[in-house]
Amino acid sequence: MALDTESFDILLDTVRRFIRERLVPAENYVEEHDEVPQEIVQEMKDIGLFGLSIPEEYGGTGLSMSQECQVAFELGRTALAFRSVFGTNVGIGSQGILMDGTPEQKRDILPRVASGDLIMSFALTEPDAGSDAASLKTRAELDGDHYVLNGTKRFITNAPRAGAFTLMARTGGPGATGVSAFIVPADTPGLRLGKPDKKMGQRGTKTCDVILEDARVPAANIIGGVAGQGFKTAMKVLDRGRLHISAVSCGTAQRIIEESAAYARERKQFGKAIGEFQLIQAMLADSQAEMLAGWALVQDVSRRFDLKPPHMSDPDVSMRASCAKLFCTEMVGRVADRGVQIHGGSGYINEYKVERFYRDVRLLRLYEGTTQIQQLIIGREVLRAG
Ligand code: COS
Repeated sequence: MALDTESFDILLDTVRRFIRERLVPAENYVEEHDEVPQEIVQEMKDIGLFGLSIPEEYGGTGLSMSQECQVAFELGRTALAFRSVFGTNVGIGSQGILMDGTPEQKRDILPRVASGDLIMSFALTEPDAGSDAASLKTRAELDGDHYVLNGTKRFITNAPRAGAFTLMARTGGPGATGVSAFIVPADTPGLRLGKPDKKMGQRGTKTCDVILEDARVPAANIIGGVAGQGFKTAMKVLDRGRLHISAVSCGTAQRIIEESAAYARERKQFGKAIGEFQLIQAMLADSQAEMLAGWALVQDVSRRFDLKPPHMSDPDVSMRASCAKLFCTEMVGRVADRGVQIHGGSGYINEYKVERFYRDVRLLRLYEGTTQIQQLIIGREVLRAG
C-alpha cells in the first residue's frame, strides 16, 4: 500500500503549508488555552489527516509507512498537541482493526476513522500495568453473547475526544495469552472518563482514565473475533507506532535546531552574534548530526516495514523499530536540552518556543514503550538472533 508519488508530493506540500500557515501561528493559542481550535480540527479533516494510514478502499489516503513517516516528520515541526488530535486515528487507535479485524469490523469502523467522524483511542495501560502490559487486570467476563468489562485504563490519549476505544482486557488466564482486544464504543453504559490529567507539557493533548464498571460489549466486538489474540495485536500496533513517534521526534529536533539557529544569529554578546562562537556552533552541529542520523534510521526501518505484509510481525523489523524509538526520542531530548542552553536564560521562559518543546518532548521517551522497554526488546532480539 502506497500513494502514487505525484499525489504524495502534493499531499506533503499541502501539509507543509498547513503547518506553516495555520498550525505554527496557533501554537500560542494552544499553549494558553490547552485546546486545539475546532476550526483547525475541521481543516485537518478536510486535508485528510485522520485517514493517512487507512487504505483507499476504506476512504483513507493509503500511505505506506515510509510516506507516513515523512508526514509525521513534518507534523513534528509544530506543537505536538496538533498531531495528537488525529494521531490515534492514524496509529494506535485504528491499526489493530486494520491488521487483525474481521471484514465487517473494518467496513464498519475504518471509513468513519478515515473521515475523522469517529475518533479512536488505544487503551492498554492501567494503574498497575504500564511497561508490563501482559499483566493487565481489566476483566472481560462472557455473559451470553456479551462480555462484561470491569477495570481502569490510565493515561489514555484522546479519551475525552474518542467515539470508541481499541481496549485490551483479560478474557482468559494470566499473561499475554489471556488478553483480548475489544472495540468499545465510548457511549457504552458503564464506561466513564476520569478527570483530565494535568501534564508537564503537550498542552492541548487530552488524556484521562477510562473507567469500566459492568460495561457490556457484544462478543462480536473482539477484534478479529477470536479471544486471546489481543496482546499480539497490541504489540504489532505499538511496533508501528514507535516508528511513527521516531519520525515525529526527528521533525521536532529539526524545529528546535532552526529556532536555536535563529536565536544564535540574533542574540549578541561580547560584541557579536553568539552564533559566531564555536561553542554555540558545536551544540548546533551535534544536534544537526544526531537528527540526521536518527532520520536516516527512520527511513531505513520504514522501508523495511513496507516490505513485509502489514498485519504480520517480523522480530527483526520490530527490533529495528525499537532502535529507532530509543535513538530518536533520546536524541530529541538532547537536542531540546541544547536548544535551551543556546537560548540561555531566555530558554527557561515560556514565551520562547524552545521551553515548550523541552517539556513536550519529554513524553516521547515514555509513551509507546519507555527507552528501557526498547532496550529490553533490542537486547532480547540481539541475543535470540545471534
Ligand atoms: N509483534 C507480534 N507479537 C509479539 C510482539 C510483536 N512486536 N512482541 C511480542 N509478541 C508476542 C510474542 O511472540 C509472544 O507470543 P508467543 O507466546 O506466541 O511466542 C507474546 O506476544 C508475548 O510476548 P513476550 O513473551 O515478549 O511478552 P512479555 O510479557 O515478555 O512483554 C514487552 C514484552 C516488554 C516487549 C511488552 O510488554 C511491551 O512492549 N511493554 C511496553 C508496553 C508499552 O509500550 N506501553 C505503552 C502504552 S501504549 S501508549
